[in-house]
Amino acid sequence: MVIALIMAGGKGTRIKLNCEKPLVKINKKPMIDHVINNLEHSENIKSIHIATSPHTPLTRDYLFNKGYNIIETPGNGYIEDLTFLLSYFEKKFPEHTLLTISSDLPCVYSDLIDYILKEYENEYKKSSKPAMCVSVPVEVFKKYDLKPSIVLDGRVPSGVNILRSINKIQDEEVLEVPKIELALNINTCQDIKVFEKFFGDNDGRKETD
Ligand SMILES: Nc1nc2c(ncn2[C@@H]2O[C@H](COP(=O)(O)OP(=O)(O)OP(=O)(O)O)[C@@H](O)[C@H]2O)c(=O)[nH]1
Ligand SMILES: [Mg+2]
Repeated sequence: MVIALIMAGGKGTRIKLNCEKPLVKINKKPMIDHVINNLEHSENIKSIHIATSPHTPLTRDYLFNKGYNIIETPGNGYIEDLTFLLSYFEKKFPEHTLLTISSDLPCVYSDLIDYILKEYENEYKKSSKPAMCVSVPVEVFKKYDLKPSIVLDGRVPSGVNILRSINKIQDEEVLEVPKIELALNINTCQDIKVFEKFFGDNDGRKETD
């Protein structure tokens, strides 16, 4: 079984709303609730932890009051805080597999999470690489008129990764998945419009292709 870690401590500067990004409502509920719900319905996730920071105090309070596992990180940046978190998990849950997901990926539905974890298991048997980066071909972004943050060899890292609970550089496999659900990272208000267009009435759980 796998531990899920939701990264939810970013500054959220591009969204330009008077609300912490994980709490921005899409389909009538905070974005992070969609992510939690998708993880809760996955067959392979044994526990969910949420990494907040001084940039997201209201998110921390909201989730703490609902009884979720919160880890408060320094808020020094995604990579810096991930290093901090790997040290934490190394001590607390050694020898575990972690699935990290951004709080702004509300459409990565539970079956897709299970598919990714199955692919990881199969790849691990073949290559023994401990980590996996889930990427989306840039064509998917072009098709849906989405703006990728970074493009590496024609692929865009989705914000879903698998790692071992050890704080060291880990050899990684890239898993390419051509799905809008992994491309639709809510960074701007324009991304919310795209979400509403494709997933507006169905709780972010529709399969499009
Ligand atoms: N714990 C933690 N999470 C982070 C940090 N930086 C980003 N995240 C989270 O990682 C995910 C992806 O972040 P981005 O979309 O790249 O950045 P963001 O801060 O949310 O938004 P921008 O300021 O617009 O780039 C989001 O769910 C963030 O909340 C950090 O320093 N600490
Ligand atoms: Mg993002």
